[in-house]
Amino acid sequence: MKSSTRLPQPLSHYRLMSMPNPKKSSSFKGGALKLSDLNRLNLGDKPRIAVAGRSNVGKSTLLNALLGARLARVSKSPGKTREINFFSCSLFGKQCWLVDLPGYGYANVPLDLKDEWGREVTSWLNSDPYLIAIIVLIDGRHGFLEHDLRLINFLKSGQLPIIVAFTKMDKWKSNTARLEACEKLSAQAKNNLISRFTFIDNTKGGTVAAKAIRLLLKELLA
Ligand SMILES: Nc1nc2c(ncn2[C@@H]2O[C@H](COP(=O)(O)OP(=O)(O)O)[C@@H](O)[C@H]2O)c(=O)[nH]1
Ligand SMILES: [Mg+2]
Repeated sequence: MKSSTRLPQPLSHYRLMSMPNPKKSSSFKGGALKLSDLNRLNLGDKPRIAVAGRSNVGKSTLLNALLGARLARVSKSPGKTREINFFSCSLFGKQCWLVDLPGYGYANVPLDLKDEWGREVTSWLNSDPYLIAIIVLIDGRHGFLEHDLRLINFLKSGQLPIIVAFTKMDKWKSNTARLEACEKLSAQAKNNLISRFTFIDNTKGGTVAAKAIRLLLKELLA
């Protein structure tokens, strides 16, 4: 498979970004607290793309950039919601569901990948035939942590394509430090057999980040 490593742009590039205009095709559909709620949501056969990662890694920020609207709640402190939230959006002219999974990895965050709800969520990820990809966000300052590896190892047992996006790449204060981080993170991704990965800076509207993710999704949506 083709490697999708992309080196980050200079910071000045990102400073020019602003939040895109809300897209009429994007909307919030609803949340599921248990898997049986999915029937109530009438998701039909539209392709679904899940977004997962530790709480506070930048899932909602990236979702809003992809949606072109502030529909997912961005928070400074780790969230407490157990819900899987569904957002409707158009990607390459196709209607899709973007799926915001509950954050994991903090003591006060309820999604423990080993508890009942965590097991239900992860088994859904490997069994829903309409899921076309999962985007796993990893904080670029820390690389893969225990919970990330647990999720990725579980996903590798199924067929679902995994896209890894290393977030908060703007936190590196020099280009040299950022490039070194990119090299280390690329090696970690390859060690974990991840071939689709990218580096993102979600700040200033995340337009560039959303573009990088869209490119990785394009072949999966074809
Ligand atoms: N510096 C920086 N901050 C970010 C980035 N992405 C998200 N954030 C901030 O990180 C915090 C958590 O973001 P959020 O999207 O709510 O994370 P979630 O819990 O994974 O949904 C918020 O304060 C965001 O503004 C990024 O790429 N760079
Ligand atoms: Mg969130």
